[in-house]
Amino acid sequence: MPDDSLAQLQRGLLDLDMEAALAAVHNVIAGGNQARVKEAVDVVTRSLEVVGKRFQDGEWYLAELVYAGEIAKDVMNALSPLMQSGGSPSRGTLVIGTVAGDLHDLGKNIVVNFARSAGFAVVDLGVDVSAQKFAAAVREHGPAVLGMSCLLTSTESQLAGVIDALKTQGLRDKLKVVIGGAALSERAARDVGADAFAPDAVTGVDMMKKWSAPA
Ligand code: B12
Repeated sequence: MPDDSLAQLQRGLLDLDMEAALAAVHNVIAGGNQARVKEAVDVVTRSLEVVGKRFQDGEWYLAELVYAGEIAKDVMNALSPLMQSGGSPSRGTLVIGTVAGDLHDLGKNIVVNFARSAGFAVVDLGVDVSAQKFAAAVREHGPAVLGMSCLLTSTESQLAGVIDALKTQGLRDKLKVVIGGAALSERAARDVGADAFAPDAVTGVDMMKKWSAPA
């Protein structure tokens, strides 16, 4: 019988059927195939794009957006241990968080998992992280890279605030800063003084690997 777990996962997310989504993801996990785990993450990402579109078009309301987010979170939590089985040597530290005022963390959590698999020690500050908290973590952990996630246009200005705080405390020149999230672009990276914008987790972690490669 063909395995339709990924199609079922997509249906679970788009029909707001938590049980179906979790059953599907457990099938994927039981298969123990790393490539399928990556595909499942892609299905979640693509499904959430559809969710966002439905919300934007007024087809879905906030309650549906929230519930789709909860399903995605439970699915990603289930997949997360399998995304970390890299065991590569340490490449240094990544400090990462979602900026103040923004509670979106699904994308950031994917970056965290990919970076850990790639051998980074990750300090995850969570969501709604103030500029002072970012700067304090940079001072404490001395990371090679600072990653910031931002999905809301209204919180974009927080990015510049963090970079200003780093500059004021003499920390900016000691690390690379990469930003990501639906609200951003390469232009935003230039505007706020980040080193780069990453459109997705794979690109972001590839950049981090290049930055931390021995000269
Ligand atoms: C799920 C979701 C939610 C969930 C979040 C659950 C959670 N725990 O994260 C909930 C329901 C809580 C939510 C709330 C809100 N949301 Co919302 N949400 C979404 C939705 C549908 C999906 C986001 C997501 O998780 N995508 C999947 C992940 C995997 O993708 P991603 O985040 O883009 O991450 C990838 C890349 O961007 C990149 N990346 C991301 N961060 C980083 C960081 C670094 C360092 C790197 C390298 C890479 C990187 O890598 C990731 C993996 O490849 C989007 C629609 C969309 N198309 O984005 C709206 C969306 C972001 N939300 C939106 C809005 C308006 C809201 C609310 C204001 C709604 C309201 N009226 O209350 C609130 C805000 C709450 C707050 N203060 O944050 C708008 C934002 C519009 C804007 N431009 O400002 C969007 C775009 C929907 C829309 N089309 O209108 N939301």
